[in-house]
Amino acid sequence: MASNKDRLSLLLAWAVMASLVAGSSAGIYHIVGAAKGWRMAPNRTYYAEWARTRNISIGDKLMFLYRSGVYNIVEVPSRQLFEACSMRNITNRYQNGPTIIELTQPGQRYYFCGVGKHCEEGQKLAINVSAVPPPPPVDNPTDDPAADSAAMAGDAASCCLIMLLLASSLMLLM
Ligand SMILES: [Cu+2]
Repeated sequence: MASNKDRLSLLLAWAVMASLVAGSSAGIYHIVGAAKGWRMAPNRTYYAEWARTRNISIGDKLMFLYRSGVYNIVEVPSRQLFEACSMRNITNRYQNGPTIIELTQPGQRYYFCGVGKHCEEGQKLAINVSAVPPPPPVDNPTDDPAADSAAMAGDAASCCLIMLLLASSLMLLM
């Protein structure tokens, strides 16, 4: 078992690498489950509610934050398999958290945790990847200029780095 310090160093290295990769391509990172990460859901609709609040499109990335060995991710090709938490026909499997999945195709994607009864308890995520990203917000000159510049501050890479560092910190709490 690695010490917390070792784990932190690894996560930081990972975050830096991921941010470099992020800086080189478009797309938004979505931290699945926000602050909860990917774990036993607090209720059965937690991940469905999270997904409803997101606009997810081609080129975006799903970031699943979880502990290897405790949770995993399986992908199934149909809503039926997803609803049934059935691993009869898995198209992808990930078990070394954190996992970043780049979304390269439009349409529905179905993920759940294949450990124990976690899926039945709500650790499952269905998303719809849209073909076209939503238009950026219109820059209205009558808006509060301070808010605008805050929103625009920093290049994408440094934004990403900060977000990933926060995500890494969350991992340590899980
Ligand atoms: Cu699980």
